Amino acid sequence: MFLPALTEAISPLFRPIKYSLFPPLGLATLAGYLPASAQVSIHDEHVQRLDLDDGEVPDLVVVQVYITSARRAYEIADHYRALGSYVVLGGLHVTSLPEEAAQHGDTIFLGPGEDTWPVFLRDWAQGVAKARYVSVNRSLASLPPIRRDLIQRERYLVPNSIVVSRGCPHHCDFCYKDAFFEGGKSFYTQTVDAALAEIDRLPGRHLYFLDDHLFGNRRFAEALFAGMRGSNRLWQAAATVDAVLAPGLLEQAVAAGLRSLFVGFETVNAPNLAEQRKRQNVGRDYAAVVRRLHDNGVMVNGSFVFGMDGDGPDVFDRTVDWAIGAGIETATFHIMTPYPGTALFDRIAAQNRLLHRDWERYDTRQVVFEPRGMAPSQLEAGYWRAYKDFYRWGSIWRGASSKPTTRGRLRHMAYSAGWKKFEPMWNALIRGRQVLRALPLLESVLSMK
Ligand code: B12
Ligand code: SF4
Repeated sequence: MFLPALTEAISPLFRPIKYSLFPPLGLATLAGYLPASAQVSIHDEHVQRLDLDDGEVPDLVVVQVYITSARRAYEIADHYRALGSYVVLGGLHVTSLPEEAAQHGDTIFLGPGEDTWPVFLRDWAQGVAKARYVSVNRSLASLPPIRRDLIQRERYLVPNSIVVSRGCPHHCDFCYKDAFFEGGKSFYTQTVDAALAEIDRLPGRHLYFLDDHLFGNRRFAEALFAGMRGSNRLWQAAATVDAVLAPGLLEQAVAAGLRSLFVGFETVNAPNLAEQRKRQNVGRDYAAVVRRLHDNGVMVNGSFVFGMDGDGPDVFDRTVDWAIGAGIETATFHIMTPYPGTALFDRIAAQNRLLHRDWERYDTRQVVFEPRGMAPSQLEAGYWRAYKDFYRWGSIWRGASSKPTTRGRLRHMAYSAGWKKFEPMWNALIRGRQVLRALPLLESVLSMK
């Protein structure tokens, strides 16, 4: 089973820490369905060099395809097909562009794999596998335990990543979600008992929930947090601004160990929100969102997108200024990127504004469309400047000074600087396969509530 990487992630010179954060959970989930007798291995190119010429010819090769790694994924698929392996492809990009993917695999999968994958395994064992399986029955009810034994834990800073739901209840125009879950439910959860059992299987204290919106189903979230209370866990997750403002829910998450939250603010230009159908953000007081999180001891990773139609060249300074002033600890900036299959892609393509279809460059750091309010070069330069400005020592200090206590200021400095100011240290740890050793450090910063 292969998770191919985009070129940057395998640079011989420098490997950004973000590619050594999380193990390939999707593949480990699919591996759970294989019979106990199967010999299986997972290869994550983000953290290990692939040796395709090692003389092995597997019976079955599984490749997970993201947009930015599609070219590499097809290369691996073609290689094994030529050797005679049966090659299957699935994941987000296959679902967006099945005709493209079908040229490189014996079987392709559209949508999540929990319903189609076990059916395929039976068909394949009987020699009657179909060329295409499309997911329609969405449920996590009979999910087997994830094969975490196939993950090389020491290669990741956050080996305990976990997802207890799929999808999201919202419908933002730029998001992968509606295209991926087309044809069935687009938001569903495990049972609370199954989610708690999966959490129990994870060693240590720290967890990172990769769910798109962990707070998306209030009843589920409340029961989950109640079940986690008293377990001494420390965890991070993602949720929307409206869920943060909802009375009572955040407090329950914090009591269960929440210490840092990824929040999709997306834009400080209000008209952009309507354009992107980001309705859950419309009319919300972003400053109140950050205040509420900080008052509860939760650090904020704010996510922002540049290049929406309402954005002019002033958007970068305004966004960065606001984020620093609000005391946001870490920020993730993106250049708006129309992923194939999304409503945004259809709109931009219909307006003839796509610059090219070179998927490898659809990495949210390069401009792939004609923006309305500035030139592509301005957008790209502004994006890089935003990162530089946000993570300057002076900015980190300014953000930290907004915290009322010395402990709060120290936590802000340690988290923000640790993330972006020590890249050479991360690079050395990754190369020495020692990255997991930094986890206690992350845990101690998170626990400085
Ligand atoms: C964790 C994560 C990362 C991690 C690690 C990825 C990993 N180890 O898998 C890191 C930080 C490295 C990362 C990096 C990037 N990411 Co990312 N990431 C995610 C995130 C938050 C969770 C992925 C996850 O674990 N999901 C849970 C598991 C269970 O689901 P899954 O992996 O999708 O697998 C299921 C199905 O897809 C399917 N399936 C998958 N493969 C196959 C194969 C077969 C044969 C079958 C049957 C089924 C199947 O079955 C699985 C079980 O249901 C997603 C958001 C999301 N909700 O998916 C974004 C997401 C995947 N990332 C995205 C992007 C854009 C990026 C970056 C380009 C961002 C950047 N600017 O750097 C980079 C580059 C990624 C690359 N290598 O090409 C986009 C992808 C868009 C697209 N159309 O491909 C997403 C959707 C975020 C978003 N909302 O836009 N990412
Ligand atoms: S809230 Fe986030 S995950 Fe949900 S549809 Fe919007 S962008 Fe996608």
